[in-house]
Amino acid sequence: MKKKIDFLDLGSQPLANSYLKKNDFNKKEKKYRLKVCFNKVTKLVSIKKTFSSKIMFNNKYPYRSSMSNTMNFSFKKLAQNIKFNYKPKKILEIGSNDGSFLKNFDKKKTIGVEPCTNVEKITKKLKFNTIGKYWDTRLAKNILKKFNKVDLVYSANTITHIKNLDDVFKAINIVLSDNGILIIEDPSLLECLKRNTYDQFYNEHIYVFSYTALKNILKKHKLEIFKIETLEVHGGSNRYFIKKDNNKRKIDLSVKKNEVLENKYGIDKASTYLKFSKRVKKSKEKLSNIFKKCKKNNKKIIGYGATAKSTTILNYCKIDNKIIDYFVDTTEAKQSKYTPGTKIFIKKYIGYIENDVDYIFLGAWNFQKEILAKEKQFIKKGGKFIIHTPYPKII
Ligand code: JHZ
Repeated sequence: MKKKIDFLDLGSQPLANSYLKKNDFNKKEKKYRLKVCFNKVTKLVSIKKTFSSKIMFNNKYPYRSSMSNTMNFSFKKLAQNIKFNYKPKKILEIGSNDGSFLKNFDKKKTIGVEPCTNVEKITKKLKFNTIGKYWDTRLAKNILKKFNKVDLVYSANTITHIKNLDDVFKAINIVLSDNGILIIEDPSLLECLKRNTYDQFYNEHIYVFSYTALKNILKKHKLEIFKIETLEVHGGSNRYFIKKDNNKRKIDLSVKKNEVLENKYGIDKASTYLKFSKRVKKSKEKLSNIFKKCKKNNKKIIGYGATAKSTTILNYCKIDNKIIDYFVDTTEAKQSKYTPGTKIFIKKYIGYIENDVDYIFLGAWNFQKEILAKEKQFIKKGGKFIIHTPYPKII
């Protein structure tokens, strides 16, 4: 029996966060075939072709997690919950980015690990204890020597970006105290399938976790999920609360609830993924037709939020600078650059949408609520948004 099946082919893609400068246009862009597979034994969903961490996460990394109020609020709320319920003496964050989570804690109590040193610099400047290295067992041993054990490890949207998951959890076990807690959050595979958000697949997202697959990996490392919170952030995420398996902490009902939901949906069955793949093809057709129709009627379309996710959509659906005039984005590191593959210019967000814009393609659809609330003026003037989830439509 073949262990892995390829269920989705998202075509030729550039690296999702490799925004281009004008003088990059005459260089050949790095491209790869984005295929997604399902492992029938481990139930893990992963992309087929992977790149080294050094290529993806380095001192030119553009993403800043503090760029949305939604995420800042989510981190703040979690920090309050951690302080109240677990009272940790030492917290380690893997993938601390620009410190949007760590900022909620006392500097003396935290250690951040962030290999993208351009971003790590931001928290370092604020005098947070951050280490500009990749998370692995070697680093964990050094941290243990220098700081001793920690009683809370947190990681948001990072573990799924590291290929060697066995090493990730081995390293966590090195630094985590016996009564310690590991909290990880990532987009939920179940939500991705339900909402047809195929753009959760790109080179950085080596895996999209289901509870079912994560539980299997953790078991190998004597770790156990004791609670799951479902979050709306990043298009539907799961926050897993994990303990060492010999710790007697009570298993919350939310664990069983998630297991039942995933089983009911058929998360462990190959046929579920083949059905998803068919829906993705239909989604591409529908989205392309919406754009074609708008262009036929001479409408001006711009993009909002040049996300890593939208790199997948734009390149898969072949939506380029002939269709979208420009993107607006609040991230300085993306401004005055061009979207990977499709070469759409990214402008600085000036606080409002220019008058001649008819439609906005919501690249940052995961912040729909926050963005629509901000763009009341545009909506009032009759402006509309194009969104691809759960199915392509104009809102
Ligand atoms: P956002 C990144 O993905 C990469 P992306 C990474 N691989 C990952 O897993 C997730 O983050 C967590 C802009 N914006 O968060 C800011 C506005 O311009 O969906 C960002 O560039 N105005 C680590 O890139 C982008 O949109 C706004 O009002 O898919 C959002 O990117 C808001 C709210 C955002 O992540």
